[in-house]
Amino acid sequence: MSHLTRHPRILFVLSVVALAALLTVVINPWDGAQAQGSADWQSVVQERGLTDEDIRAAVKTYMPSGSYDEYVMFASGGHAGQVFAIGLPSMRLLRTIAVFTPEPWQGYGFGVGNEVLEGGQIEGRDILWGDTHHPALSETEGDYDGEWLFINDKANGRVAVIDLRDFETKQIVNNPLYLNDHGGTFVTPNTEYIIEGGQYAMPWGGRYAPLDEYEETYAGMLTVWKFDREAGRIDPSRSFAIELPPYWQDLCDAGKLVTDGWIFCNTFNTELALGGIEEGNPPFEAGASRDTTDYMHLINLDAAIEVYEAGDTEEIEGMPVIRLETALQNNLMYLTPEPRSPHGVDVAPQGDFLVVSGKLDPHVTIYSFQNILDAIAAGPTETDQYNVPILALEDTMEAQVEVGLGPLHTQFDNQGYAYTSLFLDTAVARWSMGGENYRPDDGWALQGTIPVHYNVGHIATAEGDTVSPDGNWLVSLNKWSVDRFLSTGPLLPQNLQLVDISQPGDQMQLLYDMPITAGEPHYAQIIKADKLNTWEVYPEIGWDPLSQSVSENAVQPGEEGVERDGNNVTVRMTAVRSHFNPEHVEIRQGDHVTWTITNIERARDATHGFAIPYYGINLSIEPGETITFEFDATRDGVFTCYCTEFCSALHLEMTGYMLVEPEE
Ligand code: RUQ
Ligand code: CUA
Repeated sequence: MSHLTRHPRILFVLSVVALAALLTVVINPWDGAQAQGSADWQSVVQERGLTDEDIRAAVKTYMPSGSYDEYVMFASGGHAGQVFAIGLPSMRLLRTIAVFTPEPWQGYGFGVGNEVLEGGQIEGRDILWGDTHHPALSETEGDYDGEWLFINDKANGRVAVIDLRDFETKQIVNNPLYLNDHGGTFVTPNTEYIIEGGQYAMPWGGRYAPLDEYEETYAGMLTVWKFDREAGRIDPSRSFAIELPPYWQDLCDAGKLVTDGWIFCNTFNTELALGGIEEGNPPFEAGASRDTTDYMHLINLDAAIEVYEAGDTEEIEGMPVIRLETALQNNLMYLTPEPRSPHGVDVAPQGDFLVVSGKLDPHVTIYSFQNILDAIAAGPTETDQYNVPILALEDTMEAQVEVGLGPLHTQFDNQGYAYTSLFLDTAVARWSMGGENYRPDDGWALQGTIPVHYNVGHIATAEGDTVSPDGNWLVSLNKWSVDRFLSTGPLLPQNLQLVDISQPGDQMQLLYDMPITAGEPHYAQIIKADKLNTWEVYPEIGWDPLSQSVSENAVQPGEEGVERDGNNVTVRMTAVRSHFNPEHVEIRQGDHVTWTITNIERARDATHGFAIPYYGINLSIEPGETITFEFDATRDGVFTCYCTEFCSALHLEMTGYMLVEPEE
């Protein structure tokens, strides 16, 4: 007997309630909806207390379903070792790109991409994370061309290459000279070279040398990686490095137009502070910011390439290095003072000015390249302790603009304005560029600031570091979010804020807050979406994304099967909605297995996954793609293999058994 029939009163009450509910729906089907909120948007605005500004922000950023964003922002993923592709102005996250860190959704490091990750090994040791900092889009004549993306790993001194046809990482190169970097990646205006500047000075190769040998044994570096566009790879055999004084080189930028062929890097710790707070020494933060100026490095890249090509280098850790002495003999390098604790150096769109921010100076300092050339021609009269010639600040500087506290990084727009992030003021300043190519009538002057939330690092404007910035949008990459979102415990997201910069003067409007919860996005570049030429599916069935051609292992329908040659087993499999073929794979413990799966789908988005428990295999096989993975069948048993993407109504049936017979 059921519970309810033993309690007829409860049954009666329930029936009455059900009848009442039914009548309500029949009489007025909208009653339920009205309880949730108003039907017309004006009432929604009123109920939510939205201002005119809020409504403008909403309609500027709202993307109706199925319509596309105008820009794509590639943001570094900080110590998550990834890159994020984000649509603007909606700020929708479109894609995470696995770079230095294994990532199971893409199968990266779980059967796919293992070769790429192996390229990032340091002396045979797997390094399975990175601290991505500065993404750089490939350029043609100083403008983004939408073909490639590069990014550095600050933690381990590595550089990665991403192909923007499929948004996948194709190569990681390890810098043999250095275990960290920072001033990269930056491309030369036609992407012939990718620049990787160092950060914390160290002995070559990170070999041992005591700190009291710092001044003689430790070095700074700038590496010039040759990019082979045809091959889609960095060619280490045509790459070289330049030795710099053991200062801490920070950010760099490549020249463009009139400065094409030059590289600019700033530094901190020209004091050569050694830290050692535990021994009663001034900590690095005090020692490295003792002096009122540090030095910007002005490096003649074209001349350096000539020296490298003439073979005037020394091989260190397998890399040709232009030693500091050689660099000075060939006039490759000059210094000019820059204000206290400089951080960013950014080349203006016409290449004519360099903007530097000193973290502990409330100004941006603008240098004119013409002044620099004149000062070089006049002959520098001073050198630093490493004999690098110094060009006097009063000779190289063009202007200073007081922008606020803690200036870091500068970007540009199409109206002749520059934007500088202010870490301490937690704001972004807009200032006019007084040069004749920009806003000569306004002169070099602060136009206004907008608060951001909170502790901004980099900012990015649309195509804002190219020869033709687009303006319109600025994204502030904030380190702290504090009170902007619901609490998620002590660890909070970073906050990317979208700012409308389309209006002149001091008018800037904050439009949108985007929490991001993987690593700490450092820098981003924003490209017009129509410059990207992504593939909808891989061009042909059997495609190997690493070689970007049809794989010789590709499995065509009818070629499936399992073959044995001694202890070597080859599995050849196809995947199509909603089955794998074969579905039974019978092998023996101790076998070495080489397994290829080809996704023979041609429909867009018909991706199949493939997972084998215990053996750590999890693939993402996109339409047309072929993947080959290998493993040793060390454990006997029955292993269910299944598709990890919900690809069809019969996705749960897209499965198979791998039986591993025990060794006698
Ligand atoms: S930076 S800390 Cu680009 Cu401001 Cu690395
Ligand atoms: Cu294929 Cu699920």
